[in-house]
Amino acid sequence: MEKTFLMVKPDGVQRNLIGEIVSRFEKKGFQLVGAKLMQIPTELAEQHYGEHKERPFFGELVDFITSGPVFAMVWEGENVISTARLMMGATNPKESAPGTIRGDFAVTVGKNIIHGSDAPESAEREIGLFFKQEELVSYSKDANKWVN
Ligand code: FUP
Repeated sequence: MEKTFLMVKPDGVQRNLIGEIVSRFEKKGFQLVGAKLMQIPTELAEQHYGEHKERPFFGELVDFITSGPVFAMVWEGENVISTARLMMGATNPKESAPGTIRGDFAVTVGKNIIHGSDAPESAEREIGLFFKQEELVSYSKDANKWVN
């Protein structure tokens, strides 16, 4: 089953949006298979955003993502990579539609609440950067299993 890496950025954690964001993906029908609240070390931030190394905003990006805790997650489901990107909205909140996470909660491009992998290759790479294999679980949600 397809997996993606999603992360509530420091602005989303600070603004108490972890629950709201987790809830949207749960209600959509995706399954959470790994999660942790963590402070990203500078070296990991530079690796994660490696593709932006030459961009003028790289320093700011690394400073921002390491400025406070993030909530890192792995989600699983059919077409979860592209669907999560749709649910996040455009990178620049100026262009993200209402109803999307960025469209509903963000105003500026630097502080856009959430990160999500943009392709199968980046999903695999990012999951590997942030999670050990044993931190991910596999389980089924059988109907009525915990309900009497
Ligand atoms: P996304 O995949 O939507 O997170 O967007 P990108 O990978 O293109 O960009 C990563 C982060 O860089 C964005 F979340 C915000 C930041 N960024 C800027 O600060 N300025 C820009 O012009 C483009 C991106």
